[in-house]
Amino acid sequence: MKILVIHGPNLNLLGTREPDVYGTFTLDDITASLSQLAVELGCDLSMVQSNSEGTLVDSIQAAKGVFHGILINPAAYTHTSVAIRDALSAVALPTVEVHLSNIHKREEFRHHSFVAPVAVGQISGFGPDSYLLGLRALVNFVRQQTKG
Ligand code: CA2
Repeated sequence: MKILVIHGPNLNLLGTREPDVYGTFTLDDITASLSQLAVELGCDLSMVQSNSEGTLVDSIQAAKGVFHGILINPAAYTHTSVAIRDALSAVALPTVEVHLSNIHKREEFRHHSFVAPVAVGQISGFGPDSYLLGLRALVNFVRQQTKG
């Protein structure tokens, strides 16, 4: 099973700024933990990080027929991007949305997600564990789906 992990804008800054909000771990640390879990779960991961909405849309479109599912932290585009939502809807791959922080207990503008209605589910507020929980949930979902 092949899973595409997508990180949205500014997540490349993890570990360098705002440690009080986002912690001290880096994107490479998240990638290392996910890669370790992927071995346990028996899946292959590819990672993309971009600050550009168009590049993220291109990556989602290119995932069709190559990947079985998408694990995405759309970052700030969560709250603004109809284009990312439409791309996810168009490729119709099982998608799990993850957030490091609990977006529902932050500023009101972060409470709405354009992605959530086209995702299987959302995991928010567990720091880097959100990604690990999300990967487990996505792999289980895809396995159940291909069984039935
Ligand atoms: O909690 C999350 O994972 C977010 O997706 C992170 C986004 C934010 O806009 C969402 O509302 C919630 C922001 C990512 C920016 O990451 C930074 C990391 C270090 C320093 C500055 C920003």
